[in-house]
Amino acid sequence: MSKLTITTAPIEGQKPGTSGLRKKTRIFMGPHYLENFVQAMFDGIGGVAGKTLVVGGDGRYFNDRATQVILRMAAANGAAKVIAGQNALLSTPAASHLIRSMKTDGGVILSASHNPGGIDEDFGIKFNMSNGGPAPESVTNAMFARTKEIMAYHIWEATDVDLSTSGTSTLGEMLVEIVDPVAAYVDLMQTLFDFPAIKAMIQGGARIRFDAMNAITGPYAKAIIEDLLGAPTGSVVHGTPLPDFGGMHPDPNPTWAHELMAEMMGANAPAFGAASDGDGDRNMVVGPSCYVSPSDSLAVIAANAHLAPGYAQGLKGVARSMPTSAAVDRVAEALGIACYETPTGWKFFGNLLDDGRVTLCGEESFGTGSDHVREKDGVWAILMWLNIMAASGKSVPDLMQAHWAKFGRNYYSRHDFEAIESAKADALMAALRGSLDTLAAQQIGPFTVATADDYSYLDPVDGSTSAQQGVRVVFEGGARFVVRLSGTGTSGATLRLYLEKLDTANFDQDPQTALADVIAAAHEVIGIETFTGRTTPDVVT
Ligand code: VG1
Ligand code: CO
Repeated sequence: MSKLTITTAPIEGQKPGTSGLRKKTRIFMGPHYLENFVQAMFDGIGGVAGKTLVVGGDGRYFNDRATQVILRMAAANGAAKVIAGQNALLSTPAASHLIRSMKTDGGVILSASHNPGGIDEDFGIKFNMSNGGPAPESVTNAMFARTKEIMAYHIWEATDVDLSTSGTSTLGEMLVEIVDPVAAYVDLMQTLFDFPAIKAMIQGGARIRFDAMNAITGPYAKAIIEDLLGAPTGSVVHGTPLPDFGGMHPDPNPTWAHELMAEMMGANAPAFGAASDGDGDRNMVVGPSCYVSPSDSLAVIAANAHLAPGYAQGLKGVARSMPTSAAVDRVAEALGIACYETPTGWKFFGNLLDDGRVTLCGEESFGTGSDHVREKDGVWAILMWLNIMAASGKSVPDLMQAHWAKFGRNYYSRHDFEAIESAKADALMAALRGSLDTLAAQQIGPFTVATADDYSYLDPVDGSTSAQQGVRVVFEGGARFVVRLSGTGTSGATLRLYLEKLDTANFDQDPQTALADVIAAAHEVIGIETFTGRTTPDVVT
């Protein structure tokens, strides 16, 4: 075994997006591609000499090979120790927890999250800091800068580390510790939620269906929902992580989790349905004939979190991404706590959580979490809902009706237009940005434009600024739409159109009907058809 320094050259396009670097798997498998980026990540955090890192991923195709490369590169770069999930598996929230609880210097998470997996699908990699949260923009910018000047990387020449059994071994001078990916996370959940109350509810007949979509949450959900909470075997479906997710698209929304939706909307539906994504940080919550939008889920959790033992003392504050609906704002106002608005992506919540300003965070994209880790957390959100149901004795539909009756309903929807030619999407955004100054006070259908701007965020903790985070057009009365381009896709551009309107009287409309006039106004202002030829979205959530 020896340490090698391999000559390389910069590779175009290794710019981290909303959540790390995501590309087609075959691109990652190309010569030096992964190695260049890993070296740039290590350099971008000031090197890993003497440091301890966590490594793991969602089990998708190439997860195991990439883990071996990272171990050998960490060793050659002088890392003291790497803690890896057994078989290279770790859900994103479990990785965040390990980074924090083992007091490490950070971690590498391998995942393309909700994107499909396989040799012809997607792969991804990101770095989380010692707080357990995704690297902030200042750090990802430094990594990207390194990818543009890299001339060599360091790697041990060695045989594969056995990742299949727990225990400690060495790779060169570096320690490698293989840990059970589930155990510490399950322990953490038991400190936050009232497991006996949830168990009693399940024993009382509440049926649960959890769809792990052949992705990482299967082992976590089986350990918690079936083994600890006593739900019958089979309550967790698609519970074995597969390299290609069994062909499923592990995105927990009504479109891709259609099997779960069909069961929950049908006769004799379970009391509670849920799904998670490829890497376990997203969640979808569904009651019998009652889909809960992620923005509403965040608001309901904010209003009821005190029912869970870990949150009995109340919330310090809440935060939501800018495109997420203002439903949670109304709860925060009623509770008399602060409500922060941030750009899309969990990395922007880190400072607010670390600074003790907020306890709960959420995004409209099926992401909810708290200060227990520094990532969104799918299984956590599902346990929070079960705890709220058990403590209140209310069903999902009852909780929603009670919530809207008290706070009003922020009708909300997101329309995604996928795989648009990048040049067309860029032209659309440029034209929209160019029209902002003239939009104010204009009449669009039944609406008058109150404000129109390109969202820029000033981080109240570290003073950094992030500009061009989405165009928002707000109408008088509060209805609004937001437009931005996705930062997680791997082919072409995805245009996201976010739509919202508050109604304090009627709570039982179909959101698409309730939002029809906002949708029409948005199309009129943006000119989606003119720029892209598209009239209808590919995915509606
Ligand atoms: C999407 C979501 C965003 C989320 C991000 C990562 O980003 O909109 O809210 O934080 O995915 O989630 P974008 O740039 O495509 O809109 V995950 O579960 O993919 O790590
Ligand atoms: Co995810």
